[in-house]
Amino acid sequence: MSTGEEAQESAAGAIRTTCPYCGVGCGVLARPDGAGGLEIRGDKAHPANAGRLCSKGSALGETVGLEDRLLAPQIGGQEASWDAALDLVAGKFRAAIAEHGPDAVAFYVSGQLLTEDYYVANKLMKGFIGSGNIDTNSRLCMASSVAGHRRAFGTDTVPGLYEDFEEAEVIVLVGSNLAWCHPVLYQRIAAARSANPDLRVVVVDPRRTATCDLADLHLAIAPGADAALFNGLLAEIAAQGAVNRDYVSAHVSGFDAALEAARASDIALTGLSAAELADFTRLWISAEKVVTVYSQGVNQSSSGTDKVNAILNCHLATGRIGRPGMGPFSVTGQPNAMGGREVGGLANMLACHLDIENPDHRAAVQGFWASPTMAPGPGLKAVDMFRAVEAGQIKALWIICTNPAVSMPEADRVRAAIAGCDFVVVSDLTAQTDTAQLAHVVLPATGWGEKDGTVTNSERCISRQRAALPAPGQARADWQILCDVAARMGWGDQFSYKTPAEIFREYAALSGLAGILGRDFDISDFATISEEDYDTLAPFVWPQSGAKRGGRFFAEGHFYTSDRKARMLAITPRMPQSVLNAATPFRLNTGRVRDHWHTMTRTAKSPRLSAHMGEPYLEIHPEDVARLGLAPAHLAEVSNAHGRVILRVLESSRVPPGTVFAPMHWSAQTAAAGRVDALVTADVDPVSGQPESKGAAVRIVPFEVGWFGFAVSVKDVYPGCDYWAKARSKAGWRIELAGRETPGNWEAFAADLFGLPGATRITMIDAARGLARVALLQEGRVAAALFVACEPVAVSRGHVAALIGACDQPALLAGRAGADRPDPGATICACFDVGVNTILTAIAAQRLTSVEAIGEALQAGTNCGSCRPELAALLAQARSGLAAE
Ligand SMILES: Nc1nc2c(c(=O)[nH]1)N[C@H]1C(S)=C(S)[C@@H](COP(=O)(O)OP(=O)(O)OC[C@H]3O[C@@H](n4cnc5c(=O)[nH]c(N)nc54)[C@H](O)[C@@H]3O)O[C@H]1N2
Ligand SMILES: Nc1nc2c(c(=O)[nH]1)N[C@H]1C(S)=C(S)[C@@H](COP(=O)(O)OP(=O)(O)OC[C@H]3O[C@@H](n4cnc5c(=O)[nH]c(N)nc54)[C@H](O)[C@@H]3O)O[C@H]1N2
Ligand code: SF4
Ligand SMILES: [Mo]
Repeated sequence: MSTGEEAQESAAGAIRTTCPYCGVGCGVLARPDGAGGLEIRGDKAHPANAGRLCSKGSALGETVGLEDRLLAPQIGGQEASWDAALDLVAGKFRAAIAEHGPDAVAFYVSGQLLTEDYYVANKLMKGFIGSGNIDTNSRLCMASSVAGHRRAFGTDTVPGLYEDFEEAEVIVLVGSNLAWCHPVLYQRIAAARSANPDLRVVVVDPRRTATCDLADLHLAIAPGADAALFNGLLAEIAAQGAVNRDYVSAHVSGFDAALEAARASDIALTGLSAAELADFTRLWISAEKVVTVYSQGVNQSSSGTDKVNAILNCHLATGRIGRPGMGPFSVTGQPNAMGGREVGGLANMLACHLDIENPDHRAAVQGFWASPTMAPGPGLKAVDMFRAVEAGQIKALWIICTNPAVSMPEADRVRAAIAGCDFVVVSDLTAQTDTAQLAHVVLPATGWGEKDGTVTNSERCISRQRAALPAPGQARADWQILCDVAARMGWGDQFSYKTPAEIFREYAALSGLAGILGRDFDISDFATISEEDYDTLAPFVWPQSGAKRGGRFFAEGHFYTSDRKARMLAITPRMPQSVLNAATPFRLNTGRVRDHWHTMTRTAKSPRLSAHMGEPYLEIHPEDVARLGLAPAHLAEVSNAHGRVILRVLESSRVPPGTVFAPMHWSAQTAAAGRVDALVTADVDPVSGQPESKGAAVRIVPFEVGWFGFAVSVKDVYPGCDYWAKARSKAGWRIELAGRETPGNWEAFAADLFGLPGATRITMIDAARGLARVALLQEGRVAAALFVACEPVAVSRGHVAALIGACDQPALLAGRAGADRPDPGATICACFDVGVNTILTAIAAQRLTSVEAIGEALQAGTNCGSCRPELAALLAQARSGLAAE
């Protein structure tokens, strides 16, 4: 974009900032609408997205409302002053340390914190409290990549850049559902393929995901077998003479042992056919420009670090690293997952890629911080940290910007551990999270759109997040809250920052010291950045120092090991730690859906985003559905020794028999029993400490109910029945319900559920068929409605939800739109609210044959593009329907 255009955009009142969701790190233009909201557009000037946004980014404006926000500190659930809350927090931490030593306290933080927040938290714990007990949800996310990088490169550094996607000849996506989880990168690859039809895409995933829409080859690998696959590839690389001898002899050690282990490993573990394996190795070996992208299917495994190194081995053996269009590419999940790794948020890191185990590094950082004490070594990693909480060893715990009662493995156990801890502080945007509800003190933090700082995305690009809205109520920035507590613990001078820029300067200066100590993370160019320049800081790729600016790493070797050589590792594949047996015969795979973010504290506020997937579900193969006596749209109980959940059955051949998939997003706030982490076993990788979030062993039985219900309501409801899940709709809420015992009186049930005394009631009961419909009207308008049946309720959700607030009771009670108003069906395109039926009808009637044609006809897929893989799937479905006719 020209400077003129840029100026025009700022003149139009938009604040240039960065999306707070995934690690793509898209630039966003946020313009206050004057009514407390924000209008959102993609920032054409940002290198990550060049103006594109996905459905979640586009809907950011719907998530900044204050309805559920915490606006003042709470002590014991009661509003309190900042002074009282901060005094209490500092006092409890001081007392615990005085009595039991520094390791009796802990911080559990998040890759969604800004770098400046993270820097202060890390400095306070490691340099002033003097314990390593600060860990982050990145332990559940990136830890295996961090450990794999450090083992191979001697540093946790992603060598490549996003533009490698555009330059590549082959892109291999391993354990990555890019279409839903990094949608703008997916769109970049889709665009690259349109420009270069020779670009080949391979997806390695036990599930046939939306990402497979782009794949020339989908390898439905056996869960956990990735190291066996890449070992097999390494053996083939050697067999076919594709080893880059010059690179290996100059820059790599460990080649022979790695190859020997690769040759000894059993390719049959992958469950793939000889033909599939041959296709894969041919594609990978024949093209030099290969990018291997990997994500949670690799990291979240009890052998995650080995999987990472098995992938890195192949790139090192071929010297395909650090040059345009090639390299291993671990994509980060959270907006600042990478920044947290740089700043030392993990219990086993220091700051600026310095090593906590290294006494020289510790001494240098201590000197720089002028700190009284220093963590003597690594602290507790997340799973161990909550075990120590359970054991009563952690007396005071501060949880910042994460929701472990939902997202940690063995979540029921973690929830109980937090509930039993002597003193728990939670800093969050809302007190309505499963974790905050267990805290003694809840502190109101400013959130995206209100706070200022920097984040680093997957390609090491550091961008500003900027405030576009004022802090609501008494909310304060996370770094500010940390400094307030530090001051009350006696370290006011070292935590006297007035602005995030001041923290950033200190951080940049420390990175200069790290540079001198031989580390790669060096942004010392910014050590004296002015407030003004920080305000206008444009995105840049690190390093930025006298020694090196931006670009890729390792094309010419120069690794950060003692001999400057990369290490290839001898990998012996290990399969998931939880073994399947007669009691728990299914492998539970978990992950994400397109339009929700983690525990949904923000995306659930958006009706648009809530329309795509309205409730927690279990994706399960038709053979298993039949074998277990389940039925589509009925309920399944999934359980093991750790817990139990109830999920809607989504019959699908996208998952292989024996393996099921459930999304991680639902919490006790949004569903009766949808917390899938209650089932995830805390089997951790021995090197990284990352848990195997994709590999629990579970049993599945039908959850038999006497009745099913669907309800809509203008106001929030708190159902008490055996099964419920609720989602935002445009004018209120939509709720799925079910129960074992059938209530005797549906009118009384509705009155209980909806409240609304004085509302006019219209009831239709067909006792013989077990049907009931109750509508509640206020001033002639529909305020709530309940539909009950013995089978899953067959009303049109979208249609009924749209009638909230309307005066159209006949249409409401019919539950379906009339012939004059066809039912659009479940939402596919969230941006333009286009439903599946509308799309299928248009495909048939207008003979549409491409995603572009659907876009021209219905607008679907023309804004953020997140639904384009699903549109392609509908086209394929329509085609196969036609073929069958
Ligand atoms: N919509 C949305 N996007 C997000 C997020 C979100 O909450 N919602 N969260 C962000 C965050 S923090 C993260 S970490 C990323 C995660 O991004 P991804 O890693 O792409 O997402 P997941 O759905 O967790 O898992 C990816 C895939 O791993 C597959 N898998 C499971 N087991 C194996 C295995 O053994 N081998 C292989 N090869 N594959 C396997 C699963 O079937 C799944 O499709 O997404 C980010 N983006
Ligand atoms: N089964 C299963 N479990 C998983 C995963 C999986 O794939 N499967 N994935 C794992 C991964 S990769 C991740 S990253 C984790 C994510 O898990 P969590 O980090 O627990 O999930 P979030 O919902 O993002 O929690 C962020 C919390 O911080 C609050 N918040 C948002 N912005 C701010 C802010 O600026 N300041 C403060 N103080 N609070 C804020 C939000 O309201 C929310 O409560 O889940 C992990 N758990
Ligand atoms: S791809 Fe979507 S969620 Fe990720 S940063 Fe971009 S707009 Fe945000
Ligand atoms: Mo993540």
